[in-house]
Amino acid sequence: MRDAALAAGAFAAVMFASAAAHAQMGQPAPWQINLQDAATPVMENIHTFNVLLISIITAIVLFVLVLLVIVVVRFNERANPVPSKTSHNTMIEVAWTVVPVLILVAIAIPSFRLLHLELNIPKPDLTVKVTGHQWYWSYEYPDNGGFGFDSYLVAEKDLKPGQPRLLAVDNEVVVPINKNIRIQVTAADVIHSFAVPSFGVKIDAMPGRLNESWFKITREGVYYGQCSELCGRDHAFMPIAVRAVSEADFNAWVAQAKAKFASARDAEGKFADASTLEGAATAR
Ligand SMILES: [Cu+2]
Repeated sequence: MRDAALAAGAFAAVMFASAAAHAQMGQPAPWQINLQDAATPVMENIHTFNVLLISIITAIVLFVLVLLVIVVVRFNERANPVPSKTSHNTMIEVAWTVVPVLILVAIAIPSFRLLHLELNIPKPDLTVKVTGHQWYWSYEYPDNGGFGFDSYLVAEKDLKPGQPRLLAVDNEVVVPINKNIRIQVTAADVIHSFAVPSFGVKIDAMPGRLNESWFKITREGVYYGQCSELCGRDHAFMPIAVRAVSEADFNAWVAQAKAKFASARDAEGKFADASTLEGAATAR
């Protein structure tokens, strides 16, 4: 059992190493088989929990496999022509009840700890309001004067070098690193879901409701996510791009964004800068 657990751990380590070698921060990689790299403490904890679960699952599978092999080899008709008539064994029956309970408790404790970390939002340094639309996201910064903007997919023909296809957007959400960012998520039409894998965040965007989540990004970079609730025709074409920068860069961006996105929404409820709408529409 111990050897099996060690083997499982080694297997998991090899898998992680190979995935990490290919992975580019904040986005999926070809042939990736593991979770995306962690950019927040929550996602680091999800990684740890995932390793624990895979190790336990692998150990159980190997244990059952060993038992099956023993049964097949030792107790087939040729090796064991006169079968035993035993039908009860108190010790084994207690063990196969107690051991699974202990395994479930061992899983439950870190699981609840992780849920607590995800659901208890620390005192926020910055709040960003996220609204899902068919089929784009809009973002507002109530702490910085309440400016906001829409964020549309960049059409394939308009991609700049380094921009990932179907993930890059015209207006990225910019946030500072090492700050507790609270997101308040809602939707204007149907249910969407705001999900960024490397943050460990996935939260439904419901019309008429305000859902909250949080993340604290520890490394600068651009992190991509997608709508994760089937929301209609262009569900696959409303990506999320979050650019994490230093606090100084964030303040500079706010000053410039305030001017750029100054004008209020137009009559259709869209923010002023919907100029790239046409470009996004031709992506399909
Ligand atoms: Cu959606």
